[in-house]
Amino acid sequence: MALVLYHHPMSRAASVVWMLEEIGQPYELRFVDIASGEQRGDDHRARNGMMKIPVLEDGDVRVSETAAIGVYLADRYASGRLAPALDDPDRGPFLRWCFFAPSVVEMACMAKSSKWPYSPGSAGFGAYEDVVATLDEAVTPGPWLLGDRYSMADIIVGATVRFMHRFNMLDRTDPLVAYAERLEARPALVAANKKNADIIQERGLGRS
Ligand SMILES: N[C@@H](CCC(=O)N[C@@H](CS)C(=O)NCC(=O)O)C(=O)O
Repeated sequence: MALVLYHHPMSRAASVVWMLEEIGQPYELRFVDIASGEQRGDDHRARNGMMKIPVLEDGDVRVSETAAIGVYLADRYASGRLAPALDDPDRGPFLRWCFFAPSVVEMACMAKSSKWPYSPGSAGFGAYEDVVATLDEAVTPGPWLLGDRYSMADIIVGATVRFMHRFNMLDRTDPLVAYAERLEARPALVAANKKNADIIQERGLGRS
């Protein structure tokens, strides 16, 4: 049975298409019209009480939260390839980066761009400058977060970096720009970009 992704091409769900292209399993995209508020209807609310996309369904299994979807897909369909096995020493850093993207990078970028008053010593995501420095160091020399080993952590962190760069919420440091360029060359990302762009065009999205 195909994996089902509740999707809109101009949302975080676009990154899950990249994940799906990387794992190489058949999948189906179901469009959720977030511009018209479809995500707040009863059908989608039953899938995710937060009324947000992406949501992935794999038979009886349902997963929301982009990073959780990534870890689920890697463990379930690409263990040893995109996810280090449970007893692999790379598993620790792998999990660290998968959690770092939503809980630290996203939050710090949001706090900085929204000028939230907060104390970095109390906030779990710390100081924005420390986050950028940590990311710079993590992708240098690279090429990937686990050194020579490309993993779902790169897709999760890379998707966050791309998203934040797109909205000018994260510094375009030389290491992060070079990392993003390496990611753009991944055939799975090229394929996902095309799929998302085709849907944008077919549905006439992004036009004012
Ligand atoms: N923490 C969630 C965030 C998901 C999210 O914010 N999705 C946005 C699109 S990028 C959405 O569904 N927005 C519609 C709404 O909030 O009404 C994740 O990482 O998946």
